[in-house]
Amino acid sequence: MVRNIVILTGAGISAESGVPTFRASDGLWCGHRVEEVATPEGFEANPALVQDFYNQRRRQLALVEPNAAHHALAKLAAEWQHGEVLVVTQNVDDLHDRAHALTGTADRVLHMHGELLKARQIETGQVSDWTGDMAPDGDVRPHIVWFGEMPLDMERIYEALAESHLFLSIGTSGNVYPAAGFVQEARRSGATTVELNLEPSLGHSLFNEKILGPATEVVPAYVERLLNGEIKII
Ligand code: BJW
Repeated sequence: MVRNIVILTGAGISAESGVPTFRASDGLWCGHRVEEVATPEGFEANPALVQDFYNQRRRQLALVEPNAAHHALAKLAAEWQHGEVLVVTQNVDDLHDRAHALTGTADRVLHMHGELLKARQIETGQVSDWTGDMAPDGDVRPHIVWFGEMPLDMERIYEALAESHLFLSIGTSGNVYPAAGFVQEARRSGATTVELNLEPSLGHSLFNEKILGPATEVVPAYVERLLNGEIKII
């Protein structure tokens, strides 16, 4: 019997690696207003500020490592025998990629909001790997999906949701669409829906089960139960 799993992750899965989440109580985005740094209009108005913001976050990636939650999902992708596993991350860090590379399952990760380690040619849209800083007056921008822009790989994601039997949402607040609507898509396909989060998300009532706790504890424990056959997926 085929049992496909789709996993949506957000900033909470990387928090214990030392990557800050977005929606802090001061309402600021690492000290900035969201309109300044995460919209095409903000980039047009002040490219130096936006490039500096992403340059700093790109540099920070060299200082952090995948944690037990990233590794647990990479293990699940490698060892799940009953169907497909797809990790759809809203995160622009490369922590899933590094963990999945170790289990040979890097193709099981989609970055719907882009990647810090990629650049996009402003004129042509061509995407390439990028590890250094970007200049404020250059011809590339961060390969990041800002507000008002279309998230990436949407066709593949909705197809996977339509064929999913288990949908896990890990460490995301449910503030940002279309990702916040995936749980409803999964429910429409008859999937069981489970939230793993430090605090309940905005859409918590749409989940069949809620498991509260830090990702590095609750995710490895849940993955072990899945791989041991302790969780029955209808
Ligand atoms: C822990 C933990 C621990 C902490 N362990 N957990 C309705 C439908 C469609 C679109 C819209 C709509 N309504 C409005 C829109 C437009 C807009 C939108 O959603 N606006 C809202 C603010 C209302 N959306 C868009 O513009 C998107 N594009 C779009 O919609 O195109 C058209 C379209 C329509 C229909 C279908 C398809 C397309 C684009 C959105 C792009 C978002 N980009 C950002 C910024 C990227 C740049 C950057 O990184 O700087 O992506 S926004 C920001 O939020 C970032 C994140 O990926 C995203 C989600 O945040 P996340 O991950 O949830 O983080 P936090 O901080 O909010 O939450 C942290 C969570 O972790 C919390 O729950 C904690 O409890 C938990 N946690 N520690 C476990 N240790």
